[in-house]
Amino acid sequence: LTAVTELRHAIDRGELFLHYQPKALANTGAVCGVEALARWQHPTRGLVRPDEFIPIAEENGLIEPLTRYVIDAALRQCRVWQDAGWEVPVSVNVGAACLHHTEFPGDVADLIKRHGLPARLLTLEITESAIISDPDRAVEVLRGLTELGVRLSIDDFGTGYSSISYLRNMRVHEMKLDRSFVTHMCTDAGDSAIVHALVALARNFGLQAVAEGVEDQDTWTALAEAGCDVVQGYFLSEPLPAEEVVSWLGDRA
Ligand code: G
Ligand code: G
Ligand code: NA
Ligand code: MN
Repeated sequence: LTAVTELRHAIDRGELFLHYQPKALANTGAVCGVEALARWQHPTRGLVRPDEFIPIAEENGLIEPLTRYVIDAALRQCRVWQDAGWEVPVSVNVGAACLHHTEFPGDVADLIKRHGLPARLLTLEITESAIISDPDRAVEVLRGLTELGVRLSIDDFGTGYSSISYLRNMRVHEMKLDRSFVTHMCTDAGDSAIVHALVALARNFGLQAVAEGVEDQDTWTALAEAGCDVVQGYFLSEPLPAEEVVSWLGDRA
């Protein structure tokens, strides 16, 4: 079987599952959500990382069914946590091609309705390159998503080719500072300058600033001092299996 066929089968047979990485408010340490990260339990190859299979999905027309699958699984889990007394907002990474399909907001609306959750508990993380490759179409799809009440986040902000002008006319809620700037900001003056500039940019647009790749206390402290709202990274927690999230939350409460 080719990798593409195997991945299609994996989506159909439910061989993909999610890990969840917690995020916390920078000032108080209160947990404010989790990011869902896809994993593939391959029948013979074992655990396959998303760096391997997301590009295959993107290049072969599988990213939309994969994204629907991930949103469905994340909302089902969110509902389980809610029923157990924990309100845990979930973020899902959305493949670029989804922003070029006008049916996508309707698909998301169906999934939210099916799980009986408020739309505000779902954040969709999108990349700048997905917007820039077809801005007109992306604006239309993002407007549809905004009207549902889901939150929108720009992932990996500041990497690759970007054009911040879209921030003027798109209603996004959150900016994720890429970990390539964050992780070494305490020892690299250039990284620190970029992080401070991006936090200021987020502030000026009224966006929540989320830093990923926070690996130590000094970085967390520096981010809080810079005015960054939310931190995520190995220092708080690595991505966890769903069943470990509640005990992790309980230990911190
Ligand atoms: O979990 P990990 O750090 O290995 O993720 C590697 C990359 O795969 C990250 O860039 C992450 O955004 C991406 N990724 C993980 N899960 C998903 C997913 O469900 N959909 C998409 N489109 N990308 C994902
Ligand atoms: O592109 P995206 O932001 O979705 O990437 C998420 C990926 O980053 C996941 O694969 C996750 O395992 C990884 N990750 C999460 N926290 C850290 C961290 O503190 N340091 C590093 N190096 N990677 C991290
Ligand atoms: Na992400
Ligand atoms: Mn990222």
